[in-house]
Amino acid sequence: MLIKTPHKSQLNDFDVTNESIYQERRSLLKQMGFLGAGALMSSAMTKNANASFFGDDKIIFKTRPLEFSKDNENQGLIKTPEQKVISHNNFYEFGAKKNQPAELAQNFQVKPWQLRISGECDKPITLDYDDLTKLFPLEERIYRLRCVEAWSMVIPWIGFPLASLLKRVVPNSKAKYVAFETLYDPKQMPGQANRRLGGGIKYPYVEGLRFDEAMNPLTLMSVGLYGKTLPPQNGAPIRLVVPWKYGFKSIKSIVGIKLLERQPRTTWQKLAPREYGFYANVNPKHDHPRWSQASERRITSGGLFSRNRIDTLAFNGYGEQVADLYRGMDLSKYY
Ligand SMILES: Nc1nc2c(c(=O)[nH]1)N[C@H]1C(S)=C(S)[C@@H](COP(=O)(O)O)O[C@H]1N2
Ligand SMILES: [Mo]
Repeated sequence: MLIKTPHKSQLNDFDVTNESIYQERRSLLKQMGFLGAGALMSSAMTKNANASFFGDDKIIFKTRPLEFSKDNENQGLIKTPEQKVISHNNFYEFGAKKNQPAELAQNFQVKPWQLRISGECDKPITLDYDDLTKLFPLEERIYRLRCVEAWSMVIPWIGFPLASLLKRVVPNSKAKYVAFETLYDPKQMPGQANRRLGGGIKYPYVEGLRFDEAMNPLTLMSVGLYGKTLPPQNGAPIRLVVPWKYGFKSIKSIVGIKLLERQPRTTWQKLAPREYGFYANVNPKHDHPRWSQASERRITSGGLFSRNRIDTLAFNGYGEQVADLYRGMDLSKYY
């Protein structure tokens, strides 16, 4: 995502290209015999207990298989290959470039983990690591993910509805909004320790939803993708997925969820309020001040020069399920 800091690159197709070039360079070096499995390991990876390295130049994480019921509605969507889903990421806590999270999150420790749900409710709770995958039945949901930078993917998430979790804490009548917070741990998250690496964001990363948005059945707490627990770069051990909103709403590695009476400020809104709003619903008719939102580049299995420009859909194609939430609102004002 684009912030106006001197070091920052434009984030559009450029970054996608960057990543492809990066991948290409690695395989080229390998062909030339410069890179053996050993040479490919960065120092961070050598120390790593979570990842192992295979000869085919692919990073395989020790993600654990999950038991889940299948998404029956969206099996027809063409999924973005797993290798792209786990190597082209936005997770500024581990660096603002697309390839950095997959590399710099290798040592991220998700055990022990605590997720506290509190605020305007009768029964606040704290969940431990094991609760995240055991407390609620898991389902697979194949969703489109549309980044505000105008690229998109189709990802088979595993998770449970946020509504299940919120019902559990028994919200009271003052619960009008839900605020989310990512882990703050500069020792583990180099982007939090280094302003430049972390894209100039003030951490912890925070997000928010209106209570009815949070309770919508599409809103997912995700603990996995492609049938396994989340790799660190995708927001392990638990992240939000709100498929009709720009990707930045889908906050990763969550440690706090709080029910509130007032609308909370959010990370991107604080950084550039003219560019990123609280709602951030995917809207092809409301351009970003510096680029069009009318179309997007779908990341598929296509090669470096494949053209995958497609029209962006209102509410990212989920209007039937969510448009009612915004009835009577001026969506160019509440962007
Ligand atoms: N904590 C945190 N959550 C985050 C981000 C981030 O930088 N930090 N980036 C967001 C953005 S801009 C996008 S597009 C999605 C990307 O999710 P993915 O890497 O799993 O595809 O995560 C979102 N959640
Ligand atoms: Mo994004």
